Amino acid sequence: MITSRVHVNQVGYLTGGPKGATLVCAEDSPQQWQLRAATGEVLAEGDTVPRGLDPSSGSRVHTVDFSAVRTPAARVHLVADGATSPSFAIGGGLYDRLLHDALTVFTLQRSGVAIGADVAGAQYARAAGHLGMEPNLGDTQVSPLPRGAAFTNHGADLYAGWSGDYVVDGSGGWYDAGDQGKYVVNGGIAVAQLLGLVERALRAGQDAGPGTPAALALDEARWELDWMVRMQVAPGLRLAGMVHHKLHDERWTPLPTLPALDPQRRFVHRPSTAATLNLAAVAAQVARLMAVADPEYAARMLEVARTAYRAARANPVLLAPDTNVIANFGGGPYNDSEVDDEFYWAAAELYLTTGEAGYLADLRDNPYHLGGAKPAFVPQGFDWRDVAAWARMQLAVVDSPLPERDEVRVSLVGAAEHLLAHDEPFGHLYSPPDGRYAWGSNGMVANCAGIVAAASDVSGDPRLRDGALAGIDYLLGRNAMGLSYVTGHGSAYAHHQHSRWYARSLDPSLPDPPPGTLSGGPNSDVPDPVSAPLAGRPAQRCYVDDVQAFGVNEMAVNWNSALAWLVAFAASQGDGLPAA
Ligand code: 9MR
Repeated sequence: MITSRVHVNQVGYLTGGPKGATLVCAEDSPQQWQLRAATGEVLAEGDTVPRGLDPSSGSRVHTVDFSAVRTPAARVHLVADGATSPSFAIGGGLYDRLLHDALTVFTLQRSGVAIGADVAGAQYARAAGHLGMEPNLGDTQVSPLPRGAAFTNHGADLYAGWSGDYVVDGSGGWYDAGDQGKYVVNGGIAVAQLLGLVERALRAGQDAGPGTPAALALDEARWELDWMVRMQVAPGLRLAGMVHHKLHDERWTPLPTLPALDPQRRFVHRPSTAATLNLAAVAAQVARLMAVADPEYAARMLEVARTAYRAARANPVLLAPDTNVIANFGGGPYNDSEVDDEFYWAAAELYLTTGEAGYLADLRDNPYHLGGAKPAFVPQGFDWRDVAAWARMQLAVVDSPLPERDEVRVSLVGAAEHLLAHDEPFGHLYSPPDGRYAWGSNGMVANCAGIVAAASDVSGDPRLRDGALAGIDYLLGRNAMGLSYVTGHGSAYAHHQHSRWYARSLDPSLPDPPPGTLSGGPNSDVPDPVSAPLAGRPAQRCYVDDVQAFGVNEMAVNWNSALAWLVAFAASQGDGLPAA
């Protein structure tokens, strides 16, 4: 496939929003651009801005700014330097379908329940996975990983003698990604973002009734949260109140493997401080959100959160190790050796929900708080491992009597200004200092734009809003690959995200990933055999749309939650024009 040299948001631009595109062009002088209707009629024209060599793409590029065009059009394209862009729309409501699709992806990831044809069509219907029925060997009665099973080949036990002689009902929740593991810390940030989407909708006075995106997000968040609660160690057992870090297969299964056909033994792994604090944070968040609608549930969740937080304080350095050092360990590590940020997040949510002095004191003592030794905001944004930025955002956007709330808000706006100052020629706000894109860079791209979006919510500054909106363009085609990283959205999009059941390229009877699935995206480390030959390429080009390229092209719940939160922000802008 030959992609155009004019990279645009292939879904389109809001009528009153920013409109930027990127032209790959070796010329140093400005080039004429034209916006043309499908008929060829020229709707607008101007000159490009040469930007020279862009290291992230390895190309010489120009930017095109056609924000001044404020006339809706169903199908237009840009022409510059003899090249024509894919077509796109200018209008309102452009993100509504994308939001619905991005959220439906979660329903399709559900474990322990049959997926009916009503969710996303017959090709996505499948049997329930991991409900204690053969050939599955989980997830209703799952044992702790046996002692000795986490031995490295140097004889070290990653779990330091931990095991247990109990069973856990680990059914339900979402499959994390293209694998069928279930990981509390990745579920945690995804739940937080879905609940955050609901909270934002309520703050903005949007309808959150049945059938709305907010209602869908809340259902999905609660589905996962119920599973996270089941991962909490029961009273009376060793490490009671702590939360098992993960539940996954003993060995990796091949592609394709449908959930209901996974024959591997599955185990829960040692509890971790990080997983425990994830549960504390999101259980506290949902308790606040549901306080009026379902006080009994809210009270139960607040108790879960308090118990988890107490347990984490009592076990503050039970760190999840890098289990990838053991070959074919059957699941991802989600290792994290620094949990001050998780403590910050849990204290923040518990404070926002209860207003209690103890949580406030913990929050203020945390090195990630204002004036502390560790920065809450970094150029990479945030992800499942580094959650301080998310915690700070919550402190800024959720109503509370926090005395330093103004300073918190100023810090968020300052972080947004820093992200905007990178001024990447592809309009995205992710700009890692070493220039190397991380595993799941597309999630980072979405979260960086999310920070700016949240800042625009607190400050009302239209420049921040426009920066956040422009930050979405990259994901939908304004990138060096000229590809929309969201299945089903745009004219050229990723089809082959790594998944054990959306593996059509391996088995034609299986479907492609569902519409709304975000690919993890370029990863400078190219850690899988298919992407490995791309080593050394410019960051944006460390990508291939291949089902086996798990290091650059997987799907995962945390990336889709980042997308959903951001797209909800964009959708809430309507056509982007100031209210009449
Ligand atoms: O998203 C995770 C990324 O930050 C890590 O660098 C990487 C390696 O540890 O793992 C990623 O998470 C994967 C997990 O380990 C297993 N399920 C699929 C996840 C997405 O690729």
